[in-house]
Amino acid sequence: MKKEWKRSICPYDCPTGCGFWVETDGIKISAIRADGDDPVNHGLICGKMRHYERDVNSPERILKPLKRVGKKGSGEFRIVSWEEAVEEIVHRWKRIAAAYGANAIAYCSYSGVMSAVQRNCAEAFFGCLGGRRLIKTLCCSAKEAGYEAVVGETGCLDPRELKDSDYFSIWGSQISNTRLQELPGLREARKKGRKAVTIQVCAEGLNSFCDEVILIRPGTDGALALAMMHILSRKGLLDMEFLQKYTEGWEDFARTLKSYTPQWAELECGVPAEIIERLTLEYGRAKAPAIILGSGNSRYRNGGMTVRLITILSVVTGAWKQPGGGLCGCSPSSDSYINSKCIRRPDLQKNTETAVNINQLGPALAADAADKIYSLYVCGGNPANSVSDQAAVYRGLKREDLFTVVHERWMTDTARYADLILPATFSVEQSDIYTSYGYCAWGIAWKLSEAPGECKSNWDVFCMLAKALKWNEPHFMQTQEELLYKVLAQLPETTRLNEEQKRRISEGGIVSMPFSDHLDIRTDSGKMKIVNMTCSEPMPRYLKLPEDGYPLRLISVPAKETLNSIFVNRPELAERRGSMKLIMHPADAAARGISAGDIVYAYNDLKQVAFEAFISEKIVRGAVAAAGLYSSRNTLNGYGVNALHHARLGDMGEATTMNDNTVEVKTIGK
Ligand SMILES: Nc1nc2c(c(=O)[nH]1)N[C@H]1C(S)=C(S)[C@@H](COP(=O)(O)OP(=O)(O)OC[C@H]3O[C@@H](n4cnc5c(=O)[nH]c(N)nc54)[C@H](O)[C@@H]3O)O[C@H]1N2
Ligand SMILES: Nc1nc2c(c(=O)[nH]1)N[C@H]1C(S)=C(S)[C@@H](COP(=O)(O)OP(=O)(O)OC[C@H]3O[C@@H](n4cnc5c(=O)[nH]c(N)nc54)[C@H](O)[C@@H]3O)O[C@H]1N2
Ligand SMILES: [Mo]
Repeated sequence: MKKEWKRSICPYDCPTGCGFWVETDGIKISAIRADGDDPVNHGLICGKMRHYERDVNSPERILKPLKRVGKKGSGEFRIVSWEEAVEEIVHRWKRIAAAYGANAIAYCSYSGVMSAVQRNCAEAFFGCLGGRRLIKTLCCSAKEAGYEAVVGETGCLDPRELKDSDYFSIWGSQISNTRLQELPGLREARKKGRKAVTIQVCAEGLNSFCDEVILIRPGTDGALALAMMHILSRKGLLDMEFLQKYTEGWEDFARTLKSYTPQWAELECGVPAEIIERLTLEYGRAKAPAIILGSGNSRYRNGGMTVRLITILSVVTGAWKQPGGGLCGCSPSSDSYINSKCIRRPDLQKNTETAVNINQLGPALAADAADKIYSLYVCGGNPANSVSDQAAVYRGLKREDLFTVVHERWMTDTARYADLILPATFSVEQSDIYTSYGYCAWGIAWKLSEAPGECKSNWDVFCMLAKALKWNEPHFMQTQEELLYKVLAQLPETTRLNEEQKRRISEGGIVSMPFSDHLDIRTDSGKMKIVNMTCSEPMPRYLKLPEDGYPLRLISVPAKETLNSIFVNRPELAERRGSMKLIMHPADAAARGISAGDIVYAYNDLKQVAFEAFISEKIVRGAVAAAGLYSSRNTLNGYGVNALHHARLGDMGEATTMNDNTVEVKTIGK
């Protein structure tokens, strides 16, 4: 059949949502090509997606339903028909619901696919079943909550607005791995003499994109932000007119700033007072400074407060009124261009009583509590690799009385423990809508190839299950295309398309939406809330992290070659990334007799995890960083970094605290 190039969109969890071209004969895709016309990436495509076709056509894909025959986790399965698989699920769920209530059936669906229908449909299905609700806060909910506590649903800077910024502060984001699309603009700005500073715990790989790297102790950014506001106030660099007009609570907060001197902050965050002073003057004298905020510094027990303080810092010099000035990286809602309610269907939710927070899935599965979970359905997630307290996740998955169904494309660590594995599709095998959560853009990716073997989409499986359960809820009688058109028919007022954009949407690909009006403050009072009475801590202040028992603070940093646990199957990417590394400061390594390339154990009261030591000056002393997620077959002792993370929640947004753990490290030599 003739091959053609058609537009598509990256389905993965990155801020961009890149458009690209796909070569297809209608049955199978054969190549990917960057799209110079894409309004967001202008033809840039990351090294991971450049050969997406290798994943879609991989011989490692699961093509048929599989039923466990060996012990849990042994990886021994036999092929079964869809009818047999569905019958077994329905039979087991009916028994569990009769004995313990449908609440004993939990699900885990996260960021495997970012599209409107496939990502959100599990919520409607399990809502209708009355299963345990899932609180999906594994990624950036503290950042969202902290930002919204100050400015509500006000839209932040679209990265394309950064062309007008005259100073860049890249704060807690490993942009060269996770925000590739922002790099050309940054390079251009620096050529014009505009400065870029990055504030990181670990800046490995970041140097060439910034003029200055500031290393900070984990979880202490709030102290830095407060000291900066102390200096801005002392030096008269605040925009009082702006503060009066657009904010509330400023005077009360300003009175607290006196004690947050740079000398005090140096003791907390390790950044020398004179550097804080200079950094603040640069920031305060810029007309349109932009803070590009990642999620790194929000994944702590004080993460929501840290983001509130950085958001306030972005406001106080009046930067928000300048083109290019303000805060980038905090979209209040990834959903603003479409209305996903008709897919999530909160009105069908039967269980309003109990929920499980995804960050605490491990303890919830492992616990012998009164409200024990007896079945887990996983789709679009890999909790055995991505969720804190990995040992507890495995303990749970090993339970003989837990009926586990995993809808997947590969034999992931989670799938290996399943009782039933159902084969899943890739994005190009169905049509769906994608909304970018970092840019003002959204689009449609139409079906470009046939699902191989017996692979089915998330939605199609839920429809089969609904039918087998004899539900007469009409929602589950719709096709995926019908749902897609329903979303298009219910676009919010603000999502107006011109004729050219309508054409682009009908062909597939991304369309650009107008940038937000950053001074249209979307809070109940119409003003930014410096003090927010609805927060458990209305007055912003520095929340010091508790001491945790071990001397080194452990953080996670993203790997360039993988995206969470996605791409770990691609041989060339896995090879380029190499073994599981722990990045350590030379002084911390020397104090423990550790040399580069040593096999080391990082341990705490949860577990002991083996890494290869990677010694670098680009990490703050007293912290260690684990780069990327690994499947167990590529770990050194069966466990990944999540085995060292406590399943605790942050101060806001019921969020992950994955960067907020401590360890000791010892070497066992080469
Ligand atoms: N290649 C690649 N791209 C990805 C991903 C991936 O795994 N690989 N993941 C995707 C996903 S799901 C997400 S959510 C985004 C995440 O993207 P961003 O939200 O932009 O965050 P990261 O780039 O992960 O930021 C991690 C950085 O936080 C810093 N950090 C950690 N703790 C602190 C702290 O207390 N203070 C300061 N100042 N810095 C701190 C670390 O030094 C590290 O550089 O990226 C997406 N893109
Ligand atoms: N230690 C540590 N832990 C982390 C992170 C970290 O940096 N360090 N990052 C955190 C972040 S930011 C995030 S967002 C989470 C991600 O957490 P998860 O979403 O649980 O992790 P992923 O690795 O993205 O796994 C997604 C799985 O979905 C599958 N999948 C993809 N598309 C489909 C589909 O259409 N249908 C079905 N049924 N399956 C599909 C993929 O094959 C993959 O196995 O992890 C978090 N965990
Ligand atoms: Mo994420």
